[in-house]
Amino acid sequence: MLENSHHHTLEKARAILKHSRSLFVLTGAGISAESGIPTFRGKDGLWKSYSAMDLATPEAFQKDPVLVWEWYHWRQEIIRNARPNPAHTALVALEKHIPSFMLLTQNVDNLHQRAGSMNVLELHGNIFRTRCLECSGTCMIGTEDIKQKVPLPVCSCGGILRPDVVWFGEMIPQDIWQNALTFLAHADTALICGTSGIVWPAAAIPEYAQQHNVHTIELNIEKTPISSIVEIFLEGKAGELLPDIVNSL
Ligand code: BV8
Ligand code: ZN
Repeated sequence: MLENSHHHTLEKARAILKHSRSLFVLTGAGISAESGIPTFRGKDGLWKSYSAMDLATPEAFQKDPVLVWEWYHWRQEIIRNARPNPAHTALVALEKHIPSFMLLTQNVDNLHQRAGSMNVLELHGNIFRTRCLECSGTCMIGTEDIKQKVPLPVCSCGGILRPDVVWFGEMIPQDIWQNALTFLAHADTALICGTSGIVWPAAAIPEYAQQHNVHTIELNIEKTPISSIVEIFLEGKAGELLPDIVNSL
């Protein structure tokens, strides 16, 4: 029974995507899990017994910037040695296939860009970009800079650099957020992939899509708080299901 209902939902999702002219995709840490990147809330999300929630905050940086940079350097190293997985590649193919396409990611790992996605909106910033606390100048860290193991990277103006990511309690980039909502309101379909649906405001996306009569498809290895809102829930790994769906469009 389970098998053919799964097959049925897969066929339904394929049919919806096949006829979509404008597709909005939201991704979370789950899409990078098969690249070996620890997810935020998964058991592997811990570092030296700290949880991401403790460290990804302005307060943590204020209190101990060296510790927070140590955590980011650790994550940068893992990501630099990782590669995009078939889920990222499937989204690159999907972007080429669908006339109007937007990819909004909650991830900061730059893997969508490395996979070749052209138009990536980063809702939570990018772990390889720094921002100066003094002059607000931002710059992408080249891979060679990461070797620079100075505990506190400093800007040419002398100000301390922070990771250019959105911490908990910080505002998300309003231009990106407004862009995403405008696109979503007029899209045929929203594909929500590999997110626990816990972090706001991204967690509001399925509800917003439903309100605008947009088809909603969720892909996750397990049910989440948004699974009861979406039209179709596809259970499985993004690295397996996404290529399977995209190759058959
Ligand atoms: C804001 C960048 C307000 C940093 C991230 C109380 C106090 C303070 C704030 C709040 C509060 N209550 C609510 C809030 C708001 C808060 C929030 O939502 N908190 C939650 C925890 C309750 N949100 C914010 O603070 C946001 N800002 O609201 O501003 C404001 C208003 C006015 C004025 C000022 C401020 C900012 C949120 C951004 C936080 N930054 N990242 C960094 O990365 O270092 S969020 C972080 O979580 C990552 O970006 C991650 O992408 C994101 C979301 O998590 P997920 O992607 O869903 O990852 P997770 O591990 O949770 O789940 C993985 C999923 O994948 C699972 O479902 C798993 O089943 C699935 N999966 C695993 N493997 C696979 C898979 N799926 C498919 N295939 C697989 N192989
Ligand atoms: Zn500066």
